[in-house]
Amino acid sequence: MKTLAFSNGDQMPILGLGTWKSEPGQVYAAVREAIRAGYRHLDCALLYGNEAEIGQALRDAFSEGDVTRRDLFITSKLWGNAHGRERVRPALQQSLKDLGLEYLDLYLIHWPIPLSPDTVIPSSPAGFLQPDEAPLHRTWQGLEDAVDAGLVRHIGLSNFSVAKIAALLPHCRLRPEVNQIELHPFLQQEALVSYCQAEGIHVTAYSPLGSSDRPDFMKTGTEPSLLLNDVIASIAASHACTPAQVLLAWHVCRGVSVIPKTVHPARLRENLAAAEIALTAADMATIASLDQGYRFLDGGFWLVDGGPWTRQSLWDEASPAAG
Ligand code: NDP
Ligand code: 1BO
Repeated sequence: MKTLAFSNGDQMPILGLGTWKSEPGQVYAAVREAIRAGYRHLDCALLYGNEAEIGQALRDAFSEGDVTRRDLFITSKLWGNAHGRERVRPALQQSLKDLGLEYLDLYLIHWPIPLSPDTVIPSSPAGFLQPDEAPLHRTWQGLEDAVDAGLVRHIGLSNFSVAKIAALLPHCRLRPEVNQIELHPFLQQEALVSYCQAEGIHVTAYSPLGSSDRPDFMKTGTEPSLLLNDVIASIAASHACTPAQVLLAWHVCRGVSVIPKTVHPARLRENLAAAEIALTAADMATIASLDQGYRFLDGGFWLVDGGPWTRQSLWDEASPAAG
């Protein structure tokens, strides 16, 4: 498996397993099966409500000799209700306790959106903190503290635009090493990917297959299908592989890590095998033409009447089609 290297020599396997919406009752088997199939990179988050069951799968994988801790690259994320330098540590400790780990390989600020402590998804303005109540650079200091304490090896961001990263960088004692963002042929974000790569920040692609199992309140009605797209299907036929594999191989060819979610053994193997598929320059050029600036996770759930966020302040884009 190809890896992305950090400046200290650590390596992040380029294809990992997403675990959002992998239900308790299913995620234990999915993680055990994924590790047996060869996955060495797991993407988790406190928000996903399944870290304790993932932790049980990890403990059993270690005790039964499938892998050692050092074989795995494990990410978790800080939700907005724990922004603020002093509040990072308790949230991180909760993830570590649930996952049964002494350290994470990577810890991310999940969204650049500070929330009040008792809020998960806000339904009114009271659910948000004002930016000056928990500035992002103070939260970042909490992640830096976690590196100093040996609780995480690398720290990064998620859902951060160029403007938000550029505003944060001057405050960083330790630079962000990853930005995890939505990416797929319908949302290629060339400018953001290029900026991150030029700044030495690895990019990880979420929702690479279109996230069709996300909750209804995060959907906006009719949406395009990546898996049923004719162009992707024709490239898949030319490589004797599946559309899902083309969608995943595209990131690997772009030097971007990718974390598809599945709980099904056959798909786990299908998705992992995609990391070995080499798309041609012609395939990449054809896929480039599919960009339409389309977000499956458009962040509409952050836009509360009277709240502090707008689509513009969330994504810092001039228009939905901006790169
Ligand atoms: P994905 O794009 O990975 O799509 C998941 C859906 O695709 C599921 O319905 C899954 O079904 C299905 N699927 C998986 N493999 C195949 C296949 N080979 N063929 C057909 N269908 C397939 O969506 P996610 O939104 O889950 O994104 C992936 C991961 O990224 C998340 O799980 C999470 O870890 C991370 N993420 C991070 C975010 C952030 O804000 N930082 C936001 C969103 C995601 P089934 O399970 O039944 O196989
Ligand atoms: C709000 C959805 C986050 C998934 O990572």
